[in-house]
Amino acid sequence: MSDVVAVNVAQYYQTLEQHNVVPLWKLAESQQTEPKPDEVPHVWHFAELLPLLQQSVDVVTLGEGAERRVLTFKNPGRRFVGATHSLVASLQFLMPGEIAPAHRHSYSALRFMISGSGAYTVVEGEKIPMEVGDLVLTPNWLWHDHGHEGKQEPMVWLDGLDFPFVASLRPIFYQEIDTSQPVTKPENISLTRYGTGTVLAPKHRPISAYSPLNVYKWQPAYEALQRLRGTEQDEYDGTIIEYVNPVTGGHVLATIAAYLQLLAPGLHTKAHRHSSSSVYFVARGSGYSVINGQCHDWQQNDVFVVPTWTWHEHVAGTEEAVLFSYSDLPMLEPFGFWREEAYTENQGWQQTK
Ligand code: GTQ
Ligand code: FE2
Repeated sequence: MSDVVAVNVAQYYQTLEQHNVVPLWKLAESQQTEPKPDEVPHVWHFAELLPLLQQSVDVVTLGEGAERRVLTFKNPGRRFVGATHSLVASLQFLMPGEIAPAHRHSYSALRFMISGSGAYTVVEGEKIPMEVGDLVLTPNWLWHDHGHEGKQEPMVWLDGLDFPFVASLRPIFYQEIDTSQPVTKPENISLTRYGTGTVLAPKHRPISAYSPLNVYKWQPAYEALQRLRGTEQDEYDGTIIEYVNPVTGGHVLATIAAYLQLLAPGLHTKAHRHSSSSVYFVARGSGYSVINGQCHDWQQNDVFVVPTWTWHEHVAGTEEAVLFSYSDLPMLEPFGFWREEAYTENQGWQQTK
């Protein structure tokens, strides 16, 4: 063994590079013991974004340079679009008389109506009128187009998509046509069939990865919160309900879960963190959330994000607050990746406000 030549370390690392291998012991990732997301807590204020949506009418014409009039959120901690690493959030704006032509894609979307009236979405031949507070689903690979038959107000809504997740796995597929798709089914047929939840015709029991119900109306969801508020109080979320697939009881989409929660006036929830990330929309009221020890104020129609594994607690103002939210929990659950941790100390952060 006397002819062993000492390795030149610098040269060794250089040689590894030439062979397209990396020493695991040099990788920061191999030292990581818990998630450290690049994404940061952030609030997008509706009052600041609405004028920009309005101005976009002078900048692009639907059908000429834009298929959708959408401003999509980029988390300040990210290099690419996405409110979190897995979820997109956008504001969409549709003027009376406008058509956003039909397309379909392998990523899924949900929409939560913010303001206006007279707009509809057609999902796979089913026309769905959209009212403020409604949740509308466009699961993956279903044709969808939007239109506005109203006279005055533009329609504004929040779009939630699993685009960054799907893109990370690579199967991005997309098809489009120039026009609306033909309406081939009775209006709101999925609501007619599945909207009652507990009583379904026996032949209408499709088992699929996404809900067969394409619209969840505001009124029954809000009434459910009012019914439950006296008895159902989650220490982290106040009174919270999940929009579910009425056949399986599962999440609304294969990749995204959606919730509506009510925070009683002045309620201050306990803090926790979990391995799913969430986008919140303030449907009613105002308040603030303490996220990673910092106070983030929100008003009605604002959107804020809680990145993966980030401490958060919510505080309602003097009126009740209603938060719509969606989460990437279904992306984690099947693999056993979902974890939750309670904040055990009494937090000093409550004094930050
Ligand atoms: O309305 O079809 O915010 O395809 C992003 C992609 C909305 C839509 C978005 C989309 C849509
Ligand atoms: Fe779309």
